[in-house]
Amino acid sequence: MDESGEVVLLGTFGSSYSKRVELALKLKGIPFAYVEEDLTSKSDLLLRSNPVHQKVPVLLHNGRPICDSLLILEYIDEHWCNAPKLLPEDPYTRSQIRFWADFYDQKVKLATYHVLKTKGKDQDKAREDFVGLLRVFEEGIQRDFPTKSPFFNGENLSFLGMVIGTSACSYQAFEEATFEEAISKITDRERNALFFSWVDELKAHPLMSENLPPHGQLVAKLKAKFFRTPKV
Ligand SMILES: N[C@@H](CCC(=O)N[C@@H](CS)C(=O)NCC(=O)O)C(=O)O
Repeated sequence: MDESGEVVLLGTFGSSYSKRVELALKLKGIPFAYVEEDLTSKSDLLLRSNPVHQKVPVLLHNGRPICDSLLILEYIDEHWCNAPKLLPEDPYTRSQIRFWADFYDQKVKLATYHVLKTKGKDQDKAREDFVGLLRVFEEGIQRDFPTKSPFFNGENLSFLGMVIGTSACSYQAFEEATFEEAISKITDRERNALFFSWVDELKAHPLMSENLPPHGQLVAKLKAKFFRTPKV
C-alpha cells in the first residue's frame, strides 16, 4: 500500500462534482482507484458509503467514506497538506473562497437546470436569472479578489478553479445536448464576458483540458439524461 493509504473515488462519467475530486487527487499526485457508478442502479458500496444523499462523489480513504465534493476537496487539502494547496492559508480568504464555491453550486448550477427545464417566457426569465447570477458572481469575485485570481494558485488550479471549471467548461455540451439547434440557449458570452474569460483561462489549463470528459461522449450522455427539444 502506498503511503497515501488506500484511496478510492466513487464517481460517474460527466459529473462535474466527481471531476473536481479527480482533479484534486491528480494535482496532489495521490494514487487512487476510480469506480464508475451507474446512477440508475446504485451499488451497495455507494448506498452504504453515502446513505444520507446516495450521491457521487464519495471518497473512500482506507475504507472510510467522505461525502460531498466540496467537503472532499477540503479533506484532501487538509490530509495531504504539503502538496500544492487548493485553499489559501489565510482564514478570511479561505472563507471567501468557500462562500463563492457554495454560491456557484447552490445558485448558478441550479439556475442552469432551471433554464433546461422551462419553456417559452418562463425560459426567457430563467435565462435572465442565470445571466444575473453570473453578474453577481463576477462582481463578487472582482470585489473580494481585486489583485489575485482566486481560480489559480500560481501555476496550479485552485479549489475555486476546480469547482467552476469542471462545470462551466462543459456548458457548450449542455447546450448541444438539450436544444435542437447547437446555438447557445443557456449562456450569454457577451453579457457575462468576464465570467467566460475566466472559463477560457480554466479550459486552457492542462490539468483541466486533459481531464474534461470528451465533448461528444458528454453530449451523448446528457442527451440520454435530459432529452427534450424545447420550442421557444
Ligand atoms: N452536493 C453534492 C452533489 C452531488 C450530486 O448531485 N451528484 C449527482 C451526480 S452529478 C448524483 O449522484 N445524483 C444521484 C441522485 O441524485 O440520485 C456534491 O457536491 O457532491
